[in-house]
Amino acid sequence: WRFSGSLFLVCGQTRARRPERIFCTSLHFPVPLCPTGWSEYGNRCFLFQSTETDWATAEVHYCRQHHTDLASVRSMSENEQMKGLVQSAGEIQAWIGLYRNSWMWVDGSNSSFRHWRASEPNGSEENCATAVHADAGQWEDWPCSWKMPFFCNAGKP
Ligand SMILES: [Ca+2]
Repeated sequence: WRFSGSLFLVCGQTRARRPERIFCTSLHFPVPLCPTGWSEYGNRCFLFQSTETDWATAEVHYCRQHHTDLASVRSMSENEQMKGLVQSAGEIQAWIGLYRNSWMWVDGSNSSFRHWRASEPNGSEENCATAVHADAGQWEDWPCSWKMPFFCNAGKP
């Protein structure tokens, strides 16, 4: 599910003219980038899970079971797309793949995009990031043991 489509060449031969001509036409069948049920934005796949789960369980027992990680968020447009998914599910916020070890992305992304709410991150015992999509989609650090919906991602490393 990393390729974006398949191309078939259909060739024929015309006998109507001399010299005979071979003609080909291409048929392009787009194949979805993302698995069924995932959302695609800019060559990346996101899965929103409304099951309320603590951060580590979401990463280890859910996202990695699907060969992915909790989602990195690399731009405001991605954050906005994710906000739409959370709001349409009637949820308030969701774990993202950012955790405090100097705030790194669990999927290994080196993206420096951040969207912290003013005064966040602010908790010495709050080591996991959640995006609060009920309003502006800004991020807060929360205790990792709190349970809430989450995003996995896949696609571009
Ligand atoms: Ca906080």
